[in-house]
Amino acid sequence: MCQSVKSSLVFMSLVFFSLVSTMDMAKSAVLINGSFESGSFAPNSQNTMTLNIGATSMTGWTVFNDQIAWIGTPNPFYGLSPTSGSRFLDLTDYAFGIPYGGVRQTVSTVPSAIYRLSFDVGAYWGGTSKIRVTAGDLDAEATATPVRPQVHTWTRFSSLFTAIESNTTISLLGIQADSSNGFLGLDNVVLESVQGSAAVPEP
Ligand SMILES: [Ca+2]
Repeated sequence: MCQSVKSSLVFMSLVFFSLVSTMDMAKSAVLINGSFESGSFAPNSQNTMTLNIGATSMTGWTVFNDQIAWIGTPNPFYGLSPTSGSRFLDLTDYAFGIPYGGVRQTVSTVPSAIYRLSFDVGAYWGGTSKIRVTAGDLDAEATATPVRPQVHTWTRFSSLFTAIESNTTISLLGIQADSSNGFLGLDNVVLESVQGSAAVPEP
């Protein structure tokens, strides 16, 4: 094999591997602080912090639509506890009835790549909680309904979505709280890459 062919092959290999590693990195959308553990938590006497619309106290997340409660452990709320770590959200804050709050975070994605988004929705004794989730081509309702005699229930939601743009906003908005206690829990948001964009065309 002549030197120039060998050099070309080496060069093409380098290009190929660098492309592959770039694609892998881009594909791995990174959602941070999905368990709401980090940030500037400044709780009241109930180990709870109210976050207003636009608040960015929780690392990576922005609050929208209405106030929410960021709750620590322990707390005085009848056994409410997180599914991951020591903190979780109540998208009703301290108020009963609509509107409810939401949180959103924008992550880098590869258009046409497929991702899996999962999180826990919390409900208390009084009925079904609902969170509207949007991300890429996903627009769905995630629900939790307590099964008596259990009073505090977390239900895992998981769905695939396809990214449309190079940035995707993961949006989780409370749309229904359980009827008697005004609780609408959220914790443990996880985003995973499932597969890359369309197959690399044959040369
Ligand atoms: Ca948590």
